[in-house]
Amino acid sequence: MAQEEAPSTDLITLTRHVLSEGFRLGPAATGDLTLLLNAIQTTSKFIATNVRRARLINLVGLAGETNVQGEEQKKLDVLSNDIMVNSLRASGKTAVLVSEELEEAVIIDEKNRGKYCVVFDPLDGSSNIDAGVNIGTIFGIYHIKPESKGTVEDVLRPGRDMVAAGYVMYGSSCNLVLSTGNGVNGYTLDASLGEFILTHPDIQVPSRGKIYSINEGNSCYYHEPVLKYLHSIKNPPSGKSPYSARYIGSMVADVHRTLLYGGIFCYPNDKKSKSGKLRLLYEAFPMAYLTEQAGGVATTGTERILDLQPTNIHERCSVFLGSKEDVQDLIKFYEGSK
Ligand code: AFP
Repeated sequence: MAQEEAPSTDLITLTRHVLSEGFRLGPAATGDLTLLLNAIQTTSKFIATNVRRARLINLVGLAGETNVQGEEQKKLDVLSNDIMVNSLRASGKTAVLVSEELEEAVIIDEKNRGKYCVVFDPLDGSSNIDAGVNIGTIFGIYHIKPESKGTVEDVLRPGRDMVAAGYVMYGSSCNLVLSTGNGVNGYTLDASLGEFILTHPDIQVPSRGKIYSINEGNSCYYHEPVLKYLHSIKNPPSGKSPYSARYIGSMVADVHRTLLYGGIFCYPNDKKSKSGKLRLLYEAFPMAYLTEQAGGVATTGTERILDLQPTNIHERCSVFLGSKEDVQDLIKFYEGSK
């Protein structure tokens, strides 16, 4: 009879893991990023608790406002934004905050000012909230520029300048996936301990997948390369199987599956949405950073996402990311259309 594996008595918590990465940086590591990540952990637990109890404590439905994108804000959007802004400010480690829910960047007062800037979407996928489908928080972290006291210029920089990025997925479990520029690790919240435990060390996107993820309801607006690519994966040469479609409509959930199972996630620009839908700073950059750190590729179709230079904190961009070979196949259709 197979022996049952004994429960681990040596849990690697997120803080322990990040601290051990800090130790590898030697004297260069001041502990500030660890403390900032601690604040993000706390906000994630707080938001996760509210997401789980939303139906019970009357947190579903609209808050009655629209955000800067002209989208209706849900009560949980507003609450999650407030939780993050308060906690990041109080951490004393931030200088500039950019949230999907706030028109202007938040410049932190001198008393609480630190060296990092955090760009975030506090609750992404909010159209899924009321149905109890997976939603998430996405964040990216920059170090302020040398000599800067913290201005919006510190975040109007290419995504390759980020020092860390991650997301938290509120689903059947609460998962935090993080990169500090040294690979990607996934942690699962153990609610009884109140700790994120390392459960997915060194996530690597498979080099090829079998799944494509796109809102195909928009296909009448798609540009030629996207249509041709989709046709190619749905009508493969004989003997090969077509790709399966999976689309949740929460970027965090669709990207999480893509990182673990491989395949391609797409939200292209099209004839109707000339710049696409997803926001560059707090959706595309962090997810592109994680994808590249996990060995995948993230592109607009014609350019590496992490090389884009933002000019506006809420700008949008076209996104294709996932398995290296799948995304390279897509890029060939763009190259062929030149
Ligand atoms: P919502 O927050 O409005 O639900 O948008 C979610 C999102 O920004 C991203 O998480 C999804 O990948 C994408 O938009 C879904 O957009 P469509 O509903 O147009 O497919």
